[in-house]
Amino acid sequence: MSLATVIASINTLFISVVSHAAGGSFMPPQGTKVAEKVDSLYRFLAGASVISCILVFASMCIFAYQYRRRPGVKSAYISHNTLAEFLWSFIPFCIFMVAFAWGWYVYHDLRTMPKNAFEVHVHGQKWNWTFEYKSGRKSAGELYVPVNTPVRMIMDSADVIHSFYIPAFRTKQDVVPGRYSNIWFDIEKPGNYQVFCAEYCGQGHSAMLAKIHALPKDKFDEWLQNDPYKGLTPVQVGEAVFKARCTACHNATAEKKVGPGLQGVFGHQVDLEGGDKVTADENYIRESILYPAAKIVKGFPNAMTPFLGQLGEQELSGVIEYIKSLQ
Ligand SMILES: [Cu+2]
Repeated sequence: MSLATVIASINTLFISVVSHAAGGSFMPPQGTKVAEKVDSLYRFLAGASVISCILVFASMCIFAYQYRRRPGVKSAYISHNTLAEFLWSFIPFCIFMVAFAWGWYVYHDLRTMPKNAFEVHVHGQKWNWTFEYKSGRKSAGELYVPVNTPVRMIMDSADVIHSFYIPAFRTKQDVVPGRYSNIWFDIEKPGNYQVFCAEYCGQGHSAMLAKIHALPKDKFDEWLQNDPYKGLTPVQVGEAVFKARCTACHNATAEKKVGPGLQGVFGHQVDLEGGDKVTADENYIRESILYPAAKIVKGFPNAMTPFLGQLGEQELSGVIEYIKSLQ
């Protein structure tokens, strides 16, 4: 029996044991071919660990019983056993080398960006993800991509280190201010996949989420050409932007989150840090979005990142109209 057959049998045994134990849903769904490869390697590592663990503990129990202390019996003096020592070093060495080569092969796949990939720019900012396509279309919190096409993300951060993590694709990459980082994937089936930020980036970190919508090629092309705000009123545009960009920190109700709740704010007096007061009009809200540090509301941290350059005029005035509508 070759080593590959042994590994394959261990693997199959382990898959069946684990999937029975977990009702078949032990791992997140697999969205890509690479995800299947990562899982196979993972199962090999887990299987090899479980088997080694059983061997070590079983031998320990057997030897403890076999050579227990008995009156009148004296153990033989054994200094070493060359064959045994060779085997317990060489067999684990082989297993480690298999894990190393296999890991290298899968990692190489994960990290080699395919040429001719469909490229999307990703911007991480406290606390949301935005996406920019070469057609000029932008989206926030929702990444639309075609299926059966290699897609490469070119990622940067506006503030701190974030990490773009898609469990279903078994891929994750830090998003670092001041440089670009990449990941790629090729999704097999249309569907929705969850994106997380996997690098703690402050108060709203756990709300830094995005959804990947994998569409068939023709549907995706149609989406890419569409004007996202076509036929919407300014308030509706604002609501869409608000849901995608603001809800990590602000509620559309009066209840506070990281920042103040925004219902009933417009037209009223706001107490600022330092004792000043200001009336919340269009200019105040515009300034608070573009230059949040200019006026800090009393009792809240100076935690918001500036949205200057992040929103188009239509989006900005939409958000202002939406906040006005929250009465
Ligand atoms: Cu983050």
